[in-house]
Amino acid sequence: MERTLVLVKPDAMQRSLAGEILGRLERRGLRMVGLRLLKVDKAMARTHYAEHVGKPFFNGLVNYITACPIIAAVFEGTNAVAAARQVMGSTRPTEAAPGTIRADFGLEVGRNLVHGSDSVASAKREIGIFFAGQRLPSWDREVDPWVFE
Ligand code: DAT
Ligand code: MG
Repeated sequence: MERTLVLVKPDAMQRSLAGEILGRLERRGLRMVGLRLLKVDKAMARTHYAEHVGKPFFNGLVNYITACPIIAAVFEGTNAVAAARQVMGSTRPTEAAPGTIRADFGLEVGRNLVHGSDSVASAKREIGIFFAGQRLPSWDREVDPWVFE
């Protein structure tokens, strides 16, 4: 069972697409095990996007991700890292497959609506940034949704 970090980025929040995005990941079969609404500060943004330091779009990326409150979520499931990125589509929305979040709702690479960890190691690092010190709940005792007692 894998875990991955998902961010609903500021453009998606401002366009009221948070429910749509989380819903698509849920309906794929991924399980939500962590959920936060927060405003990312510059230091946190630079840590999260450390692999992109020095690239021409880095400052723009930091300004974008810190622009307004966002949702950080942890999703769990079989191949969760790849599955979440498949639901999101390619980094550039105009290269993403139809039916993916980025293709269905975006055009600009700098406004591509969502983040998904790119490996299990990245997921571990990123979950540590966004859910530091938090114990994520488990789904080990589920209720039967059709029994009322
Ligand atoms: P992804 O988010 O698909 O993992 P990435 O890690 O390569 O993509 O880049 C992180 C984010 O940076 C990406 O979602 C959007 C932005 N970005 C990447 N390449 C860019 C570019 N050439 N111009 C502007 N923004 C870019
Ligand atoms: Mg990435």
